[in-house]
Amino acid sequence: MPDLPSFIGAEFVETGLWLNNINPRDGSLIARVAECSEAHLNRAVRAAKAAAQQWARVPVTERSAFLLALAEGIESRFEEFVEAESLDTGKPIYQARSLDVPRAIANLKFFANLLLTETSESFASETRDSRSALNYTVRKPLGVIGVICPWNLPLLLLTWKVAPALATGNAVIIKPSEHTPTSATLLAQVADKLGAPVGILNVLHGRGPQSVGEMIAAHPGVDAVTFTGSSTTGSKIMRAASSEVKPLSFELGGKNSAIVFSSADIDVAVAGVIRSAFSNSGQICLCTERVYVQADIFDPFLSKFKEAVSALSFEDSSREWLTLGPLISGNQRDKVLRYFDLATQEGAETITGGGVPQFGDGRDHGFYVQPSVFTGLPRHSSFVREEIFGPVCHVEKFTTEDEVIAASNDSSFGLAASIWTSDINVAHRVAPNLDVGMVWINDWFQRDLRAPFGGTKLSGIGREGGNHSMDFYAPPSNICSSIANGLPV
Ligand code: NAD
Ligand code: 6OD
Repeated sequence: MPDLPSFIGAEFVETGLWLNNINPRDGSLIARVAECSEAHLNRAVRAAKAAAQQWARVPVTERSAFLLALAEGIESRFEEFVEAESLDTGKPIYQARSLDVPRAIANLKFFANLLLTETSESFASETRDSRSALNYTVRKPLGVIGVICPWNLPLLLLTWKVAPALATGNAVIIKPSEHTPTSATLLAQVADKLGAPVGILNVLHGRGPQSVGEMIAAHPGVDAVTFTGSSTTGSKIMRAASSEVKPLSFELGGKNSAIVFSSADIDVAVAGVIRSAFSNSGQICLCTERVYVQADIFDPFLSKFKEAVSALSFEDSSREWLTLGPLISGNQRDKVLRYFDLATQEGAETITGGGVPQFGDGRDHGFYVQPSVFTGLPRHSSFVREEIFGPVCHVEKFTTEDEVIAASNDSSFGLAASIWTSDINVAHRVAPNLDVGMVWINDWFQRDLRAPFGGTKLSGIGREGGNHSMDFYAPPSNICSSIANGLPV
């Protein structure tokens, strides 16, 4: 069993405090992880501060080349990253191979290239009292960025933040989730092998509350925090960061809706909603947990949906996205099972699932739950309002567009929604009225890295993606240079 060190100022550090990394497939021990203390964080901040000052002055071509080299370093150890991601999270290996690791590589390459094509804004201006000027903007990196990551798509979400942060001249202090420490450690090895400038990329392992996560949020030497995780943790990080008024970028939880109109192709909608609700065992912030189906197709939809969900299997390599792994931990499994009980207590009808599968092998010690579908609950029930984060959804009937817009918006979250219809007028009447950051029409989780990504309400603060990321990690400052006697037009 390997020990996983932290990586501070270009040194791999065994801190002497160990956390256990547990295999979600059978509850066995994968590795011990070196947990950092405040002293380790202080050391990382000193290294990162010094590095950031130098790194911000490195020409963009060199920063871009470094990101490309990181991407190539992952590519050269592709299967090792895939296996690590699958082992830590329990996700089927082909999902790590087709989504997580390729997207991590794409994130690094995308921001490496964006950096080279970006130009700053400039314009001539004239005031009402006839003073004129040339205005232009320069980007200024924020300095040391705390990157606090979740466990569901560990390397994908880490690189989604680290790539633009490094591209724009910052240094990063990464805290991976305590459940999924390995791919971040492998990334540190890649950076180390490349001879990365000392201190620009640090990986500090540890937990959140009263541990290194909370310390990063509060540390006066950490200039900004970018966080992906639950809304509850987001609000704690906000509190910890408040005395320094740090810039924050938050991608938080969701209670996402899928809206199926009678104009939809039912088979396409069934397949799409299944992918949106059960991918990664429902552990993607964008996953659907509320399905609204128009009344005249409700019964045929539910019947086909039930049949298809009941046929989902566990880790069947022939079925790629239509197959499930375990949940991340015993706690997460127990939380999801409590919601199954709650659904019944609140009066739901169970369409399929609602328990744990029996395998008759070591997986019975793992953290699996059945893919589950419920119906019949009122909109105010906790099951319909709270984020569950497992392979489960509630299906409800609606009649009119206005009714379903109101139902979908009746949520304290506002991350994503999907609309299933073959009527473009319906699609474009409804989509802009949904109070969420992202709407997919006849699709789900199709990503162009230039698009703004983020949520409203409890689902987050700010937008990342393309220039939105650049604006967070290196906000533009305006320089206004007076020109005597006006500018030539
Ligand atoms: P989490 O909030 O429990 O933990 C996320 C990270 O925050 C971990 O590294 C954890 O150690 C750290 N942390 C926990 N408490 C902290 C504290 N008080 N101060 C500082 N750091 C702390 O989230 P999770 O369970 O890892 O992930 C699941 C949640 O993340 C779900 O709610 C999901 O919707 C959300 N999520 C959102 C997005 C998005 O893009 N909107 C993406 C992935 C996950
Ligand atoms: O695709 C992305 O860029 C992104 N941030 C996805 C988040 C998924 C949440 O679990």
